[in-house]
Amino acid sequence: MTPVLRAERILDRCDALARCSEATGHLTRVYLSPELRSASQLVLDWMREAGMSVRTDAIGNVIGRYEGAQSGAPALMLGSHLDTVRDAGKYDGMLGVVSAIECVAALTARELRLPFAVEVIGFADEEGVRFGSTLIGSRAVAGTFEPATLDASDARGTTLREALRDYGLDPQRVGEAARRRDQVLAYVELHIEQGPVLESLDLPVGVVTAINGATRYQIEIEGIAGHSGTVPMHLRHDALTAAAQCVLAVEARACGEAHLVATVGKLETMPGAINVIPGKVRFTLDLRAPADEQRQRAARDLSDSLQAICGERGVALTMTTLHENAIAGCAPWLMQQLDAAVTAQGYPLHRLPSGAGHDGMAMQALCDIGMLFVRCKAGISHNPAEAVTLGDVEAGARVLLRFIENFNPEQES
Ligand code: HGY
Ligand code: MN
Ligand code: MN
Repeated sequence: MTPVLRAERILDRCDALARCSEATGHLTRVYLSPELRSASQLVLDWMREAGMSVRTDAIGNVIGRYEGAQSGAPALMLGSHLDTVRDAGKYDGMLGVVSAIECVAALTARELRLPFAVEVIGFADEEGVRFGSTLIGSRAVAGTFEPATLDASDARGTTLREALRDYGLDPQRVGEAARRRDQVLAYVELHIEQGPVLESLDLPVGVVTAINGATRYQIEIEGIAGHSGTVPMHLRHDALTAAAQCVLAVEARACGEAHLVATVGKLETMPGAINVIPGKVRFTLDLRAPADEQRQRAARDLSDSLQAICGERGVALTMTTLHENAIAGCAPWLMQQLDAAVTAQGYPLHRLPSGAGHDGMAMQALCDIGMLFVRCKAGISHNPAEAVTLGDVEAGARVLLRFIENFNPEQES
């Protein structure tokens, strides 16, 4: 069996990573920040201790490699991301990286060399909090990084190009993070479910079938700022009341259709004073669905209805697509091998789609992808209340290790 897997150590390490935050008392760790550097350093140390050779790639991802029976063999890639949302939980991303390291430590402890290499990757940007563009780390590895992203800037006006330099990386060499197809056998990620399904079924783990597609927009409404005491209500061009109506229209559209979800998660009002009619509002829209056609139809409808709302109110609307990801299907042969690992560990089998986005969305351009979900408390995520149990963490790590040990790239279909 697998006595060398230490679930307590996985949880301790998630706690240690949670201390790498821009503020004490809550967890926020964005791409190319000093906190990401500290977290990456911890991960590199743990990878080394687990018997891997380590490096940081050209976009800031950390990578550990455990050679197979023959050195230089193509790799099974495991991992997840090390960046977080604002005021995040401790497990979204980190659990996948730390569990994969624990599995490699178990291989090392048993001096078990496999017919392939195992690599663990901690992606430096998945959430896209800092530059608005998500999956920067995995896109670079998959070779789909858009050079135009280098000109994206953060809230302080620092461009990605500058931030890479400040971090000690060379923006001109980002292309070197890309891997060749013949170097990678598959990408498999363990992640908390971030939803309530496994808990409702009383299951510790589940095998993912596909990652839902997503489109994200930056929306700006331009009205006319004015004096809150002097401009009569019927003569106003209030950008915020228009935005409020748009937000409700977004909600209504998503409520009207099963499986479609739409979220306005960020809204800024300018100039933002108690006695000024808002002249400008910027907000984000995150639209997701399990079918690309459904998401695209909702996007078209929303663009039309938001334009109509703004037209009636005499304010101008611009909608910019920040990113668009089609649904990413998990490979049947990887699902089968994950199923086999779940069953071999004595857990009931359940397959489910992922409503949340993951690095696999980018990695599928490079190789086949698979995912294993671990139950989390009440399905809560992107929230400091994110929680997992020691038993479920152990179950996830055991299944992942079993999967690695029995991984058969020959079964690729
Ligand atoms: O937003 C997402 O789905 C993910 O957590 N990055
Ligand atoms: Mn997340
Ligand atoms: Mn995540």
